[in-house]
Amino acid sequence: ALPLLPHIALFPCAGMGHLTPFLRLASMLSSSQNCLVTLITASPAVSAAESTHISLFLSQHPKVNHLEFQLIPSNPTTTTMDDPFFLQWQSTNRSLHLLYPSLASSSPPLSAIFSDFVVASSMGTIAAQLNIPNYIFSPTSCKFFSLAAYLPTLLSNTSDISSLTQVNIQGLTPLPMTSIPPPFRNQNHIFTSLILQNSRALSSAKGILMNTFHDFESDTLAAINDGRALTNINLPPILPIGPLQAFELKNDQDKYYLSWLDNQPKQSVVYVSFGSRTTMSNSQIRELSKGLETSGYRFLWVLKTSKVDKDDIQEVKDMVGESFLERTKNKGIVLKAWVSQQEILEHPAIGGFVNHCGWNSVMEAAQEGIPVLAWPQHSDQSVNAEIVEKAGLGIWERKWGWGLEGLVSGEEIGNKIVELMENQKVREFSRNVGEKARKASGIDGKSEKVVMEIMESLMQ
Ligand code: BUP
Repeated sequence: ALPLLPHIALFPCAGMGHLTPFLRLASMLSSSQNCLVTLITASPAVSAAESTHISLFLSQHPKVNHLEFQLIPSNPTTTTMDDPFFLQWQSTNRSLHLLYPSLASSSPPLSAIFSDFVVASSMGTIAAQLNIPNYIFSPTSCKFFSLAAYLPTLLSNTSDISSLTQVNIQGLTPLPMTSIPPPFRNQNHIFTSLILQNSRALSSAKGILMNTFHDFESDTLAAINDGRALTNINLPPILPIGPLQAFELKNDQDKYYLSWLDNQPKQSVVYVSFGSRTTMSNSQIRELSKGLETSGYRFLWVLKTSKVDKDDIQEVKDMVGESFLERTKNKGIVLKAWVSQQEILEHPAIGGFVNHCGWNSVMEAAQEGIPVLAWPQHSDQSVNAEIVEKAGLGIWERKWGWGLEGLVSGEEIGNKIVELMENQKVREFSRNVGEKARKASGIDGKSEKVVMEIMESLMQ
């Protein structure tokens, strides 16, 4: 008999940085790998961007099944101070057992689950009940994943990690304490406890999928897969499948910023974005505007003033000032909207990217070979910034610290932007990274081979 096509359930958790790579994976699996895909989403979504992208994706990928499940309303004792995305991860873990009956009755039966790292433990339990493999997708760098996997050991060996100057994970280059997310100093912090809970469940997964590629993180990938790092954790294989490719998503947005880019000289524009979950203080936004202006470069700046897009009500002019907008009207655009970052980074007018180093943005910059000025704000971003710098994809001013610590002056920002745009070595290295990234993700590239091997194993 012919082997059945694999049927894979994909389960992203909250946040566009989690949803985006899963949708890319779903698109790839259902089109080029010819397998059946069920996309599981938790409802209600946190942000408007997530709801919109899920419905647009499904309407344009009719072959993909959708399984939406209702979350148990979250714990009323949580405070509004907690990050809404972390709260959603927590309530997803609490609600996940409700999914079992739908997954058990899937037709055709599921061959595997690909689930987000932040639900690894609860999804692992369900996969075991269904007797199918659970692959974990980790939407960050391999280096940060290593830190997460090591966190239970680190926190049980060291009562107060603040006393450390660096974190040494056997077999890997040390991580300076300044790159460790500050919440990791507190075991009760919601982010830390979610990482701890899920890290402990990694060994029961069949494999760890990552949106990275061999040449970008070769040391870390090799150290883990050759059994030189994290040896006491008994990790399944790390499977680099990146950079995941964007798919075309048609919407009716007026992409006037792309037409504007069409009229700018090659490599003349700085693209500024800090991802979907970062807000800066008003004073830092003002300094950034000064930096952009004094750099003299053209710019396209995507501005955000709240963590969740639905709450973002401030107007651009109130944030950067009308006189700034007037003075720079021929030089740049500031907008508060969801943009098509992929199309921006692909545009020949873009010459540099001022970015927080969210991992998806890093992979997208790598894919296009665009130099990055790394300005990490929180979570995995300082670890990612170091990888960007080491891989030759850009520059990182360590003394700027995390986004919310202190204020970086407009003058410093302006100087760094000039360096980003004028450093020919960085431009050449970045172009090189782009070539390697495209080779990894192209037909017959290393990343595609990894995906094909997984599919073959599921068809046996
Ligand atoms: Br904002 C924005 N358009 O306007 P990251 C983001 N993106 O296409 P984050 C847009 O969202 P985490 C916009 O290209 C990337 O694929 C962007 O993910 C896209 O950062 C994704 O870069 C954002 O990983 O998520 O949002 O901070 O905290 O999970 O890293």
